[in-house]
Amino acid sequence: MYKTPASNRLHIGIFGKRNTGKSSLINAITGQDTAIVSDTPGTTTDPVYKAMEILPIGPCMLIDTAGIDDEGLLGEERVKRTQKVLRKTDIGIIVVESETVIDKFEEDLVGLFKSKKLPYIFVLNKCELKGEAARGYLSKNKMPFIEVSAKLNKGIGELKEKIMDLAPLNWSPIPLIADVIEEKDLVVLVCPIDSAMPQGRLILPQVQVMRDILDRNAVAIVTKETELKDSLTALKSKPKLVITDSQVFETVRDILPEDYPLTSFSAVFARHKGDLSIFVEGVYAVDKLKDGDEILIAEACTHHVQPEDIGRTKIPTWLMDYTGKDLHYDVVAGGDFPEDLRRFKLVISCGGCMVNRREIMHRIEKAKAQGVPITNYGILMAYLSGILDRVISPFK
Ligand SMILES: Nc1nc2c(ncn2[C@@H]2O[C@H](COP(=O)(O)OP(=O)(O)O)[C@@H](O)[C@H]2O)c(=O)[nH]1
Ligand code: SF4
Ligand SMILES: [Mg+2]
Repeated sequence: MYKTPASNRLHIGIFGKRNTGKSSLINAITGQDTAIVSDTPGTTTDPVYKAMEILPIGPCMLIDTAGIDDEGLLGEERVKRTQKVLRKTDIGIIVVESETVIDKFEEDLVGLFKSKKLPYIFVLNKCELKGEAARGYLSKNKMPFIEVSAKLNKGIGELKEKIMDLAPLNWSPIPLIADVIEEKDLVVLVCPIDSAMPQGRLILPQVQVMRDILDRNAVAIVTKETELKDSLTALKSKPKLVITDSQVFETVRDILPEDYPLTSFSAVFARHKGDLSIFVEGVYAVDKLKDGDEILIAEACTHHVQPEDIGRTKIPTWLMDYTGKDLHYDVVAGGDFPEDLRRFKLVISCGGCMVNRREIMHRIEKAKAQGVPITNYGILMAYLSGILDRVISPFK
């Protein structure tokens, strides 16, 4: 639904001898029958790149290195081809099966990963079969490994979690807005200055969006809502996008002509720090809430709680006004996200400004796995005030 350029995908290189189950593993990870699985070894000869969205990891590129296996290629040529793939790889996976005798083939790979400082893990596939050769070697040599069965879909969730943990810390695959604007585009930012604003400066999300626009070689025009009309009059052409603080959304909407693309800072960050489609899908659960339903408010950090706290005070009030129901709330903060979410009818995550995307994606994955709708503050606020469709349309 929302496009991601290849460069923002986490590249996962999948290596291993023939028939260990590389293609089957890709199918199991993605839940699709896209890789060619074959009983005749060597169906594919060149690395195959597959772009896909994997929860909780996000947009990935899986690289099936079928052509770089133990048969057919001599050592030197093999290393050369491996190095070519490694230039694009963020994480290496070495697939072995229970009976695999681990030898120079795998040891060369480990050597290459180490020399390039790439995180890697062994996947011991076909774990339902007897055979101790590979397990013995990996345990004895204290190699990081995880046991799975691609065929029975066992251990695949754990493997995804592991991949997430191995992903580079600064890995944030979704840009703020650089992918929806182009060079020289004009982007108008509406930043109200009220008593809640810090003295003498703007707030981080606003500054980050400005930086993203500048990095894209586009033009950022900053105004308060009170000068928005004047700013628009001064422009020779229609801006590519207007991004406003949600608080003044209505004022801004009334000033802007209908055909001007308009979004909010919270929608930009909901996408950057989470998954916009899932949050949007989740917010509709609000319309099904009944008296006595339980809602989880999940804050990502233990911030100082203000008297008009958004999670503890504002959201319950708005939801009460909107639904007219008597709803019950649990508030968790920091690392306290519960394992079992099944009693909640809705999870509402904070904006996640203090944590990385990985953290929020972990929550999304947990909620999805248990069939519990999840949304976030910004998307909920937009929905309750009837502006959701407009704020998400620039990202479609
Ligand atoms: N028993 C068992 N067989 C598997 C498993 N994963 C893959 N296979 C089988 O192993 C063979 C080779 O799999 P494939 O994915 O084509 O291996 P590749 O050459 O590494 O891509 C196929 O017959 C698969 O059905 C598994 O977890 N358990
Ligand atoms: S929105 Fe930011 S400050 Fe608020 S709880 Fe989440 S991470 Fe902490
Ligand atoms: Mg294959």
